[in-house]
Amino acid sequence: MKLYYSGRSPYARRARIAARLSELSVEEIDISPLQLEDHFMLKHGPGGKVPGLETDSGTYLCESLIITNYLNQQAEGKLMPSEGTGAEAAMELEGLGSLLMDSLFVRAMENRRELDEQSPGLIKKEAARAFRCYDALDIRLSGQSATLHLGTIAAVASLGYADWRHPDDEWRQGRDGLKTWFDEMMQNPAVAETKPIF
Ligand SMILES: N[C@@H](CCC(=O)N[C@@H](CS)C(=O)NCC(=O)O)C(=O)O
Repeated sequence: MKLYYSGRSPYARRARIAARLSELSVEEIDISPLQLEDHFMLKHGPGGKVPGLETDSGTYLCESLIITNYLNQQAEGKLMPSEGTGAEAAMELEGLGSLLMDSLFVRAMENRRELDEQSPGLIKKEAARAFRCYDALDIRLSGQSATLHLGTIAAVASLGYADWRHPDDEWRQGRDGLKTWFDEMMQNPAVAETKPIF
């Protein structure tokens, strides 16, 4: 399989960590920069976004959730707790991590627009959403072990993205449990090696 990514994409980071955890044969291909009019990803599909996964049969998959779930399927469920409350808690985290990532991404895009094109209302709304997500992650992850699965991968990639694009959020402030959990997660080679360089 071939996984197309750019090193700064938090969505691609999720897929990269999942691919490494799966121990499947996945070649990671850096296709940055993405800013070009006719960049590489457009040859693969209409979205032109990373991550993208070319399967061994030549099918091209887009969207991080589809890709990570496909990898889990191929790895016979290795990337998620199998059943019961552990599985539900992991799915809950995966949803929260996805929600946070989308919110942070939307706000980052808005912040990068010209000042007279920005919507202060949207920035405020997304900031409030992100803070609710930080609190929810703090409640769920404080005191938890740094176990890798699709839920914790989504959470750690989102918080790493917040460090880059929204340092003023200071998500560690008043969330000592989440900070400790994040620091432990960063000890995992798949997490550490995919940290975006900014
Ligand atoms: N919903 C998509 C979002 C992926 C996404 O927005 N990727 C960004 C990089 S972080 C991208 O490829 N942007 C290029 C573009 O917008 O042309 C997913 O979950 O994979």
